[in-house]
Amino acid sequence: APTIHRADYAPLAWTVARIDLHFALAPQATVVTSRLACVRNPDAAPGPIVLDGEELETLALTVDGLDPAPGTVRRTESRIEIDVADRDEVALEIVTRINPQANTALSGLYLSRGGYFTQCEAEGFRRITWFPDRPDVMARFTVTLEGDKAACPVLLSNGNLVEEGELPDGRHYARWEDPFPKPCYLFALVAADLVALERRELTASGREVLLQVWVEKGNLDRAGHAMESLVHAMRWDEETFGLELDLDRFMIVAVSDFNMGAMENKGLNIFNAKYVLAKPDTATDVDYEHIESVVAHEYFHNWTGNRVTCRDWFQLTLKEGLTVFRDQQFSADMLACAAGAEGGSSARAVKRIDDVRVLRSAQFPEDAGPMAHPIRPESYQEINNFYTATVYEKGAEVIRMLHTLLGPEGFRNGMDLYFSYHDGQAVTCDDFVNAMAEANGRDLDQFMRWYGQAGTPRLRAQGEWNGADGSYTLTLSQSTQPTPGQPDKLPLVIPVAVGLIGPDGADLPLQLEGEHQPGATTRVLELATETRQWRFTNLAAEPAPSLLRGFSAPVILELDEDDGRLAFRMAHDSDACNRWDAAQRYAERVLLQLAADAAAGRALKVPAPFIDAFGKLLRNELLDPAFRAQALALPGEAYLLERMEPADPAALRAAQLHVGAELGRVLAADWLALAESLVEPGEYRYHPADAGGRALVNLALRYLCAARVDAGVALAAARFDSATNMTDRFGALAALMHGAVPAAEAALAAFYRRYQNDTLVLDKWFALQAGAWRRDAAAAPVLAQVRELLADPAFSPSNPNKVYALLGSFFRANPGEFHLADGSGYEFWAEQVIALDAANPQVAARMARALENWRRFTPALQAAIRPQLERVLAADGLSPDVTEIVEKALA
Ligand code: B3K
Ligand code: ZN
Repeated sequence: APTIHRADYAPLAWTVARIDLHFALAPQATVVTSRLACVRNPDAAPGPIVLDGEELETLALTVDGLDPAPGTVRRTESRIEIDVADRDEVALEIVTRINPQANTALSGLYLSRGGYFTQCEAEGFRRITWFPDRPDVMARFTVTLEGDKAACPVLLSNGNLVEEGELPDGRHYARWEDPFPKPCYLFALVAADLVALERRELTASGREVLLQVWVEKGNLDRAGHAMESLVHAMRWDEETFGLELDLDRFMIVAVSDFNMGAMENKGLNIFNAKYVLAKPDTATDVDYEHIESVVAHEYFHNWTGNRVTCRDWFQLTLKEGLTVFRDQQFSADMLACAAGAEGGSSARAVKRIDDVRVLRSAQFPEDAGPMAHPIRPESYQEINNFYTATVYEKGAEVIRMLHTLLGPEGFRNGMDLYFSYHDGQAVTCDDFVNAMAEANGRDLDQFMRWYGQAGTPRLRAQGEWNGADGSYTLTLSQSTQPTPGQPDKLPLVIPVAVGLIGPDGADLPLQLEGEHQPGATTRVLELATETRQWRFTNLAAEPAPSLLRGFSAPVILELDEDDGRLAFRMAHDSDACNRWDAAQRYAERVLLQLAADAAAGRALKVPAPFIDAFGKLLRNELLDPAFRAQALALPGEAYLLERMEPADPAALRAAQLHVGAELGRVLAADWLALAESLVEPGEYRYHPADAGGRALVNLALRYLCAARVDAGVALAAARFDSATNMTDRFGALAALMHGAVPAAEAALAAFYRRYQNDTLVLDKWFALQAGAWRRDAAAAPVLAQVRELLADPAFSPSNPNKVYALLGSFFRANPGEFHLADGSGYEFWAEQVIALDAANPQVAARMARALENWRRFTPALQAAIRPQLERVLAADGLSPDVTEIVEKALA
């Protein structure tokens, strides 16, 4: 596939002002009639009307009602060009026929359980009809849907319902009008047999709006949490940013087959059912949390994405980074609010820690591998490959740094200015940062480098204590390793939140050289050059630095701290995020040391001081349970492999098994006391305070089962049997499985029997087995189980959730089992990627990415991986999606 470059952007000669769509829906032959009002773009060089298309059967095309004059239309498989001289406005009418049933890629119009659904971002609209399919073409849409009334009693599209009625032959129709111009990637339709949970709310300005959550019949009792989340999101955006819902009606629709999480189509958000449906018996606390944040994310896009959209797909982080930041802030506020005045800051930190975990385990590896790209990429082959952790999560970190540098009010002023300039436009990341700069009278030119430079910066810190004058000199330096296509890196603007901890564990007031009195105990230093020094004065004793508090920048902090210092900060750092990080660093050190020992065939021994420091956190009842659950969870495997040189998943797994079991064994009494003391509140409710307790108990069970402590195993089995909600039931099952104890098998079978008709819950059942750890070298590898599960009647390769649950959990979340020394995991990977690609390239490309960082592994593993990468690349008819991933991996 050709490479598209950001530098090549040029506006189109013709855009579209209005589009009137008519759908005659039929499963295998839907006829789409599109009437376009094309207008010449005065800002562009003259040229033909250009339309995109993919897999379309074209039945008719007229220009101003006539067959086009000979020689004025050029058509290929994917492009139509129409010459029109002497006019500034042209009416096109195009009729295409498409086959939703054959659409296994789930991009464009497709069928899911008998209903019609669409997914158009990024380039799915061209699979519906010919159209200039790019986000800088913003048109006003009217849509008429016509379909079988029995099969599709509900007909939805964007905006307002303006007409509906009956038609002959058991058919009916509905007509929708969207008052706001939008790019075609925000178009959506739904025609299906659904029911809605409804609610009427008043907006801040007093307008009544109708909110609907559409689900399959029988799922209405699972729609309430999504509705609550939507109302909370509306209120939050009104209060925080003064942004109100602009439509009379806002709909969320759940669909079972969906490539990603959800989609922010104007007024008609379409969601993976996984991010809508929840009731206590089927959804865990974590599911509830995800639903709240995804509902909010899509809702927030209405302003950051829809009202102001992207000029081109290189600007994707303009809407995604900003919207992720907004949903992170929203979730933190919701948690803090639920926790009340006392627990607010800890609750916020717990959310921040979650976000940092995702960044480190998904984005850092991406930024260090062959797919490394700036949050605003310079080029791509397949845009769907660039909905990445970098564009989303690192993008959100970049927005967060602006928020830190400008302060909440400065940031809000910048947002206001951004909307006042660009409402209704398709713009660039520069436009956003310029608004921030102008509103705050601040030069952000150097800050813009974050948009263009790939790779995770390393922040090196060195402190020097001068006992003679009571001063502490902190030297910060930055550097970024080369990434593909970017050999040289420039210094970035890095906000570093700093605290100094005194010997008694309390924060010291900070006074920089030249200041007359000490100030706050945390302050933000700005490192904008390669290296810089700060001198803190007026200190009575040598402090321990606590750097990058709240994870104030997406960098890797390098600071030499001995074990004693890490244990000290685990016990005292007032910044919860850094306190957690101290525990992570200590655990990382121990795990990587043991992994090296395992690789070298040495005996494994967990240092007693580590267990000690860990035990102190565990017993500290002053700490919020949700925080303790975070601090006591070991760093993730993906993150650790990234830190290991060379990456040796088998050795790391041996270390993880050993450390987990030792922490369980030595601290067994504490874990048991904890699990028994956190009594279950009465009836289940999703509330952060309860959720923290449940998470901590489930973690305790996990350690106890890892150590096969009899009383712990019995407790897990009992909790599994008596659970009244999915969080407890699944937590207990996961613990039993994690320990591979005899009771696990029966529990797993009971779980299956109970939920065999609940497809979303079965995803958990698949994921748990594919992600299992083997404790007994003589046991069959997990690969054998995964192969068997592919044949389970509940599995379906055409359902993305099933693929992610079974194959994604194995390839991406279980490196210790996937990277088998005999290479059989890789053979399986190649076979599955090739098979998936034939039906759904986006899903296949996600699975393909599991091996992109293959050069980091041991030489023996590399030698086994390479032929499988080559095998995939040589497959017949490989999609551009997978081709790009594998080519870049092999480059
Ligand atoms: N904007 C969509 C993602 C579309 C992905 C296309 N491959 C969901 C979101 O970020 O809100
Ligand atoms: Zn988004």
